[in-house]
Parts: sequence; structure tokens; C-alpha cells
Amino acid sequence: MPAPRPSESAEAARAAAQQAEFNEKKWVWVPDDKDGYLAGWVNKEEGDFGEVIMAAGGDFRTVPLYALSKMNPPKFDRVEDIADLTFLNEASVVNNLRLRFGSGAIYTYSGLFLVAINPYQSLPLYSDAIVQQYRNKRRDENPPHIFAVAERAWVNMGEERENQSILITGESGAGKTESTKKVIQYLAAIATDVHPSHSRSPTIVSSATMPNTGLPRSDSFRRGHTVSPSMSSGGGSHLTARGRLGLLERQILQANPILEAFGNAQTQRNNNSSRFGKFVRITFAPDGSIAGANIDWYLLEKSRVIVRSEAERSFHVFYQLMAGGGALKENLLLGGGIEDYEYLNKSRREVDGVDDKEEWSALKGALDTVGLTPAEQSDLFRIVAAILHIGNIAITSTRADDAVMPDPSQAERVCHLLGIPVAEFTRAVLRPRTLAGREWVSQARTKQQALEELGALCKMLYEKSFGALVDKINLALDRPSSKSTFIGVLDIAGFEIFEINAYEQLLINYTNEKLQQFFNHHMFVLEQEEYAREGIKWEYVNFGLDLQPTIDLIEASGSIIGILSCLDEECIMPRATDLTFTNKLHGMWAAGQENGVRHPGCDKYEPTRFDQGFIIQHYAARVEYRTDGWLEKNKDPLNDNLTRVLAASSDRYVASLFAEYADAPPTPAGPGGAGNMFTAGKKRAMKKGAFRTVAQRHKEQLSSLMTQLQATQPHFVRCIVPNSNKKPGRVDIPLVLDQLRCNGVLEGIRIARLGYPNRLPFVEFRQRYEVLTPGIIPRGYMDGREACRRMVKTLELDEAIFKIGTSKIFFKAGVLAELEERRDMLLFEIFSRLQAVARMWT
Ligand code: AD9
Ligand code: MG
Repeated sequence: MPAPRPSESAEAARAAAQQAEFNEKKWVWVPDDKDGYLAGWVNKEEGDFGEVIMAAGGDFRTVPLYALSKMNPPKFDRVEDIADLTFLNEASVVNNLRLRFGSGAIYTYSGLFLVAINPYQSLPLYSDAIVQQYRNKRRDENPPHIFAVAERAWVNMGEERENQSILITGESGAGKTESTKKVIQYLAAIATDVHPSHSRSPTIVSSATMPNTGLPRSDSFRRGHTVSPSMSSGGGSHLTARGRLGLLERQILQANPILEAFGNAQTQRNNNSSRFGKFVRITFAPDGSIAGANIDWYLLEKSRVIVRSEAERSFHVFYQLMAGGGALKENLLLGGGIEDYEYLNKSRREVDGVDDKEEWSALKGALDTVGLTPAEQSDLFRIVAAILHIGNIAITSTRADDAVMPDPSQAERVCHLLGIPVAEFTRAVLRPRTLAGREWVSQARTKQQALEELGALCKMLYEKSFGALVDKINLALDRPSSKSTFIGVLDIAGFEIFEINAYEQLLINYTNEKLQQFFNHHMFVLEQEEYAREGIKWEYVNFGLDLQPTIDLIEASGSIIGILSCLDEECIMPRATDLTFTNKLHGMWAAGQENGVRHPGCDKYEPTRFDQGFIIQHYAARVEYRTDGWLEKNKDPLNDNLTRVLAASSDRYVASLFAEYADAPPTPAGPGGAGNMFTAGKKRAMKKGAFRTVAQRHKEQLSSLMTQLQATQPHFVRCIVPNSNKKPGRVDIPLVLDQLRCNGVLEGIRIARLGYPNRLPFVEFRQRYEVLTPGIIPRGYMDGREACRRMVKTLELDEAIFKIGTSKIFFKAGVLAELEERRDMLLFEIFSRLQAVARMWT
């Protein structure tokens, strides 16, 4: 080995000294309720317990040995990929994230994941210069970054002509939507570089292409100024494209502020919280330029238009229209301010640092850019206004408890905007007609029922209009082409575990269970391939299968039914209630238990003891659900009198929203009063297939999403909220640990540990550890594999803790720590001796 130069040796000596000091003690992480884990060293061991001296403060703690986690040697501090840690335990994972976050590094890899911690402050990480820094670079050539993920997806797509997906999940406020925007920003910038012909100031690009791909070769791209969408953070943030982006790129970027105006709201956790999930696909032509885009959406929280907690707002668009609408407001009969509208004046009205009037202008600009005509825009706002007016319809009751509308002028406003006759509207709300046997009867509603009907109408109007809006955006952005490939970005809420978990949580957790299964399976396939490529015999376990029982429990249908199918069945049963549904579930569970757990996922189910509900064992945690209101939530609870009135509207837009309900046959009066759209739909479903329950629709959408994802090469991003106060620089470790557990990062590590998680190419292994085996490898050339073989033999490593492949050597967790220790002890000795010699000469 050549002798190190003096400056290098000083640095190395310091590192070695640090290591030697580390080696003297048995360093461990001790669990701590407040801080997650604290550093200490084991002073002595007695039986199953260790006496630990705490690094901070020096006090003693007696801790069961199993609860202690080994600390990684200092060499591993702030590693860019958690998977490179030699001790892969929870404590070391969070410690690494904490150290990195403390020095401003919000991104860290963990094997297949990119972990992103929300900095809650604007960091200089997304400029044009940084975009260029990540262009054409491999993952290991730059610090971890969301741009690196986008770059890799883009390169893989070009080289392998395969669709790509980037799956971003995390808690509310963790930064999913910001990450999504950054991915799109990066793709728009580099695609414009590739194909500047859309742009206003064309640049010269060489026609050189990469072999086999048709993609222009990177080094011929023009460097320098490209694009810098402004990334205002906080409420209503949006992208404004400047520079030389083409129209299509600008339209894609501008679709986002529109979606955010209609789909985002201020919540306690996030001032700009997305109240829907989305999968945005950007399609690329074979030359790498953007060919179009398409948006799919999931689970819009439509109930927010009528109720929300006092500290939260409705969707941004309501406040934007009220603040900036001007003359349009008059057309929409919106006199007065927010305080005059029942659907707005019961909760928060403003968001810190957000000017709704400015956001209104931004929204209008975005709608223009995307290409919605003034008429189409006015359709959207007419629905928003109609909802506000519906909220102001007063309902009182007669002595017989029948609902009445004392002031018809309010209903007139609504009907004027919706293009429907007042008399029919009022009758449909107050006294809908139903078929009882062969006779038509009018059934009076109670005040409560009428109010619920109006609320249901608003929810449906809003959701349908949101869907129509996305359809319009898609129409504007879609450029179908057979040769194109796509990069899809999924921005969807992660696991939700609250005190009280409702139907919404079941659907979102079910989605996450499927996505986690997808990840586990993907990891399994990749690991298996890597072992096979390296000629290593290793039966890797497919952990995707572990999640199947829970998924079956929720989604099974057919001869054996799952929770969602059971709910669907109850929804068409006369006299069914949330309680009968719950009891039916319990019954199925009990039957399954008796039959020796034949019902799928039966062992993942448990009835709750006190409340009306059940518990599901998800991979992330046991989650308790309460079943209040599930039947209603699963149905489409509008009465068919009302939908028919709307379908016959003289306003084309309104009629189109309800077109599927046109010519609907009347529903017989059920025991609960007028039939609802679901029972009506059920009969027609056989004919038209138009009506579905929420469960059915979600299952279908999810299955279509999974099919699409399975046909892509996936990339995984996990966003983390560092603290609950939206404060920069603060990390609440137990909170972070909880998220790592739920989002699959720790699960990924667990799976990795069962194989051989640490791996080094032969050359690297030899370079670093040859010092430990002097004289074993002859001077001159030696085959890397043979060299490794000789080294491990001399090092006396147990056969069980390593495997030698065809280009790499694989290690079980912890082995590298031991080698590091041996290496550093040796180097420390050498340097000490050198220093002693040097002192003799001076
Ligand atoms: V929700 O499930 O839609 O409620 P998200 O989407 O996970 O949630 P979002 O991306 O909206 O969270 O981020 C919340 C806020 O954190 C943003 O409005 C920013 O103020 C802040 N944030 C998130 N990521 C970054 C970042 N990379 N840099 C700076 C950020 N600020
Ligand atoms: Mg979001």
C-alpha cells in the first residue's frame, strides 16, 4: 500500500482517532419516550439487562438488552443512503435522518425510497442551476434530491422505452404536493431543453442522439437558462411558468393552480391541503419532448363544502371568488361578503399570508392559459355560487313536522343559476313523489331530511363539477399518440390513523395497503434479480404476500365477500342500518374463525368491544374503525326526483353533470321514504351500469391505478412531517418514527435485513480492506472474485454472513461495522507509529 501524504494522513489520523475512541466503548441507542432514542454506552451487563451510561449527562440507566440498538461507527454518520448503514435499526435510521436534516439535507435515500423531510422554509434547492446539476447524472453523483428521482425516471424511460411512475405518499402536510410540483418543474424544464421548438425563443440543439433511444444526447443540450417556475409555498401556492417554456408545458404547469383552487383547502395540518388524490401522467414523444398530460383523481372530500371543523376553511375557490369576483359576483347574485353565507361563515375565513384576491387573478390566468372558454369558466363559478345560495335556503317545519321553505326568493336564486323550475325543485326537496305499489304518492319530508337533501345536493354538485373540470383540463392537455411513453406522479394521502377512524380512513388505508404490497413485491423482484444476476443462491421471501389477507378482508367479492362488498349489500337491504352492517361483519368474522380461519383475512379482523365498529390489522398498525354513517356515505343519497329535475335543466352544463340520471324510472317508496339514487341505480345498473357505490367506484379506480402502476418502473418518495407546528428546524423523533413505520421505510429495511443488505463491488472491497490482509494478494493483476475469496478467508469471516457474487460481495447487517473497526484500529496503530517516528526527527 502506498504511504499516505502528510495532509491526508492528518485527516485520516483524526478519523482513526475518533474511531478508536468509539471502539473503546460499547455504544448503543437507548429508547426514550421523549426523544425517541438517546446515545449511551454499556457499562456492564447482568443477565438480560445492561447498565448504560448516558452520553448526555452521564447518568446511569438499566435497560433490557433487547431494547438496546447498536450504534453505527462514525464513518457512517450522515450517509446518503440509509441502506448503507451497517447496523440497520430504527434508532440508527432516525439518527441519520436527524443529523442530515440538522445540516440542511432534507433528502436521504433508504434503498428504493427517497425520504423527504418537510423543511417548512424555502431552501435554495430548486433553481435552474440545480436542475442543471442533476441533468444526466447518476444517483450517486449528486446528493439525494427529488430531482435525482425525476432524472432517473426520465433516463429510464428514454433508455428502456418503458413507462415510469413516481409514487409520493406521506401524512397531511408532509410535502407530497410540493414534491409533485418539483418533479413536474424538473420534467418540464428538461423536456423543453430537449425540444425547444415549442418555445418562443428557439435555441440550436444538435441532432446527435443516444444509441437506440432516439433521445438527443445530453452533452449536446444547451446549458444555461431554462425555466424557473416560481414555487410559492404556503396556501394556494402555484407554479407560474416563465422563460422559454412552450404553451403545452405552461398549460401543464398551470393545471395545478386550478386543481388546487377547487381541490385544496386550509386545514389544521396544512394551509394548502389537497382534499383529493391525484395521478398525473406526463406523456413524452419519442424525441423526449412533452407530448401531453392527463390527470386522474381520487376521493374528493366533498363534504367540506357543507361542513368542516371551525378552524378550517372550505375549498379555496369559494374565498377567491368572494374576494376577487367583482362584476361576476353580481351575475351570480352574490351580494355581500363571506359573512353572509351559511356555508362559509361558520368557520375560518382567512389563511395567514394568503391574499385570496391575488389567488383569484392567478386562477383566472391559469384557466385562460389552459384554454377554458369564458363560458366554461362561468359554468364552474355558477356551480360554486349555487352551492352558496343553497346553503342559505331556510327550512322550517309545520306543527306536523313537515318541512317548509318560508322564503321562496332564496330557492328562486338557486333555480335561476341552475336553470331549473322553482316549483319542481321545491317539491323535490320538500315533498318528493314516489311510487307506492302502483300509485304515486307525495311524501312529506321533515326539516332534518330536507336539510340533508340540500347538503347532499351541494356535495354532488361540487364533485360532479370538479370531475367535469378535470375532464376539460385533460381534453386541453391530452395529445394521444401511440408512440409516447409517460411518467406518472402519484400524490396521494398516506396511512391515516386517528382517534376515530371513519369510512374515509378505511378507503385511504386500503389504498395504502395495496401500494405497500406493490412496493414489497417490487423490492422482492429486484432483490431476487440482483441475487440471480450475481449467481447467488438465496430464497428471498416475497413479502408482498404478507399483505394479501388484509387486502382480501377489505376487497374480496364473489362467493366470499369482504368488508366493502358486505357494505354494498347492506346498502340495498331494506331496513339495513350501520348496526346491522356491523353485526353482519362480526358474524362473518366469527364464522371464519370457527371454520379454522377460512374467510380471507379473518385473522386480521376483530370486533371492537365498546363502540360500533371493528379493528383491522394493517401492515402499519392495528386500526380501529367506527361504522357510524357508513351506509349513507357509501350510497349516493340524493333522491331521484331531484336528480331528474337537474338532468332536465335548461342550463346545458348542469344538465350534462346529471345526464346519467335523465329518464330515470321512478323508485318505489322504500320503508325509509323516497328511494335514493342508489336503490334506483341498482335496478338500472343492469341496463346502463351508470350507478355505483362509493366503494365500487373506488375499487375500480384503484384497480385501474394498480394495473397502470404494474406496467411501469416505479420510484418511491416518502414525505415526512418533522413536527406538528409547521416550524422549521425542529424534529419530533417519535412523530418521525411513527411515519417511518407507516410509510414502509422501516418495513423496507426489515425486508432488506433478511437478505444481504450491504454490498460492495469487488474493487471497492479490496481497496478498503486489503490493508487487513497484507501479503495475501500478489502484486500485479488478480481476478477480483479470487482476491475477495482470499481476503475473506484470511479475515476468518463466517460463511453465513457473506456471499460472493460475480461482481460484488454481499454482507449481512453489522459485518461491515466489524471490518471498519478492525481497519481503523490498524490504521490508528500505523499512524501512531508514524507520528512517533516523525517526533524523533523534529
Ligand atoms: V396534504 O395530504 O395535501 O394535506 P401535502 O401535500 O403532503 O399535504 P404540501 O406539499 O402541501 O403537503 O406541503 C405543506 C407545506 O409545507 C407547503 O405548503 C410548504 O409550505 C411546506 N413545504 C413542503 N415541502 C416543502 C419544500 N420542499 N420546501 C419548502 C415545503 N417548503
Ligand atoms: Mg397535498
